[in-house]
Amino acid sequence: MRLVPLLLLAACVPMEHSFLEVRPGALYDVDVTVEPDPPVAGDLTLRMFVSDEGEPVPGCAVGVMAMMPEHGHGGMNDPVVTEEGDGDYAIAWKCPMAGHWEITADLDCPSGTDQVVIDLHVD
Ligand SMILES: [Cu+2]
Repeated sequence: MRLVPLLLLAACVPMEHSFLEVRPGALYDVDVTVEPDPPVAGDLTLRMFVSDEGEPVPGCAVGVMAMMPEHGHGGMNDPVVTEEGDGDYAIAWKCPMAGHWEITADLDCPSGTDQVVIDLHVD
């Protein structure tokens, strides 16, 4: 009885990056990676690559807000965003606790504004 559901579950859960999911915005494609990988509480860096139909989108002002929706509190300290050129943006943040974080990134770019939400599961 128990073996079959476990096997089905294992088949449905991606083995890589199950801790990180990006809910896409309307205008841009945003790829996100996190360091360390998998993430642990403490110093984290989220790297975003912003593109539009394959073309990098530089020159965006990026505002980032971290929330723990299940706990009803914010990120305790402000993430620091650095533009690294060619559509790459680094978000440095000291994550204060393990659990499910919702990271909202507001992009104010020369070709328009967009918002992406990153679900981050921190060990
Ligand atoms: Cu919390």
